[in-house]
Amino acid sequence: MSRLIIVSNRLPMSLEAKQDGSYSLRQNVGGLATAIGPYHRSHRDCLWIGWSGIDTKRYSDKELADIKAAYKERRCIPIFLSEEEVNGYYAGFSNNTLWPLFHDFSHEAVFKQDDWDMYRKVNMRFAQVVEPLIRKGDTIWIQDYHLMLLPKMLRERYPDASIGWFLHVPFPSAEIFRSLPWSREILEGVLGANLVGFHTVDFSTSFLASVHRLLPQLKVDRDGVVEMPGGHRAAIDAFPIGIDYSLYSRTARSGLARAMRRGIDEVCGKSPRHRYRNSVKAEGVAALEASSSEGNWWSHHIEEDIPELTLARQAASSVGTRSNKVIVSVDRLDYTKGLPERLKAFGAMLDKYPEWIGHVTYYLLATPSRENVRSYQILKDQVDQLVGEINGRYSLLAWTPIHYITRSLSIKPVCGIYSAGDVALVTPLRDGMNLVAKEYLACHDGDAGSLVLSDMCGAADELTDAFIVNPYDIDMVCEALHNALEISPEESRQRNIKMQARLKVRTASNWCNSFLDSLKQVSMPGMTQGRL
Ligand code: ADQ
Repeated sequence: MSRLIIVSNRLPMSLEAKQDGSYSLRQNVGGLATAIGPYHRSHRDCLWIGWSGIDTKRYSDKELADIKAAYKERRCIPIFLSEEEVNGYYAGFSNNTLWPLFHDFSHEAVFKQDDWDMYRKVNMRFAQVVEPLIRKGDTIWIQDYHLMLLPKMLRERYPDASIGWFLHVPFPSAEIFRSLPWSREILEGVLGANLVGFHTVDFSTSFLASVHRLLPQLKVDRDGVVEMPGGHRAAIDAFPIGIDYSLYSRTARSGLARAMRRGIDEVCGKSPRHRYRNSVKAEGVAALEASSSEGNWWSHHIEEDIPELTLARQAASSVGTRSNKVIVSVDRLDYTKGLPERLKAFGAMLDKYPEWIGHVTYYLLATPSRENVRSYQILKDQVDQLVGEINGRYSLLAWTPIHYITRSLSIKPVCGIYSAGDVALVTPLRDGMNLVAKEYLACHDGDAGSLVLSDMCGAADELTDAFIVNPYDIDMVCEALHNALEISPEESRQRNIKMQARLKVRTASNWCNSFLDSLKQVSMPGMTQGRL
């Protein structure tokens, strides 16, 4: 029986220590795990190989054997890496070199020979684990920028193997890519695959432009098939990833997600009970003003025209004329996700449209990632500071503009947050696809819910009825946010219909099947000529 072997940097689940000293495996958060995880779980002939993510020094040989066995039960094969390997291959070359370079943050990219050497060595380690598992007829599907040398390494051992490679992040322009000292070796590594996939046509075009520029001796036909010396052919194409639409729309209706939504509605003054609380707030403002003018204990704390009072007055004056709204966003805390720019746009909106003060609450879920990398620590400090500044500046006695959550949440509460959002702010500075935008729309299946979406992510090619913005343009995001909040539920529903219809068809499983079908087609002898 032929099998599918998925190879990625991380496995779709991680080891979690329990309080009693035992361990269990927990589903990982992140694009890859959410996109391919369901396919792996539902196909018994599918194996997944990847780094376990654990520090082997902390475990005895017996414990490591138990961990391997637990993974094996879930059809996963863990690779254990030493601290030195992790530092060079993962934290170093993958996170400090390729990630910033591929997201157009070249100024953040670090080029270190030692990291490159370790990247090559660890790609070889992966090859050594994968090779003995390959049986005739198997398909090998390699994921992402961590393993760009692996296709060629496996091709050298198995000239007839069916090998696919997919990039989940953007592929940069040839101008940026060629600054990488090892760019040619990387291109050759990837071209060991039969099929090379990207999220968008733009990314595959950029890849082919790099091939033209850096490997001019290779022939590329009109259909984007690259011919290598020796006759091997690699087809290049776009496969925009989707989500499990029904999983998200169903989970948004689950008891827990609904309870979260009710809770958020209540806190933000959207539930009927809050008309009462709003009027109390208005009364409170009036009382505050009265007491300050009467010269009681408040008076010597209050200078003339204190902003708090002005803001509270504005909020009170719009009670009854404006219904309360919720903005949401869900991200890993990463500099590519544009969190500081987004927060500035939210602050700018409260400044420019003070009628929203007291009436819009932003639920910002931003889970720290890569916490040992300096640029991520700086970003976290910056986001903490901006949230603090906005909350400090605009908060009223009974209202806080931003609810900032940095814990990692599982799918049900995430769907609760999505469904509570009248508006989702999805404004990455650069992103391969961005699944959050798609998940938000699925959680509002057949319903209103406005999406403000960056034009710098793959999803913007498909979700054209969203409020599309340049994430660097603070004024533009501020205006789009205001418009998205003002839009009528009917117009919002109308905008969503077409996008939701598309997402229902172009699901994650459809994406897996379409990539694998194309891979099968191009792997057949003589089949890489012509359209995929
Ligand atoms: P990511 O950079 O991880 O993925 P994204 O596409 O947005 O980005 O996927 C994130 C996933 O993790 C979503 O399923 C989301 O629900 C979940 N998630 C994010 N933050 C979370 C949080 N704080 N708590 C809980 N869940 C959270 C990479 C590329 C993307 C590409 C995907 C898939 O960078 O461009 O879309 O792979 O190819």
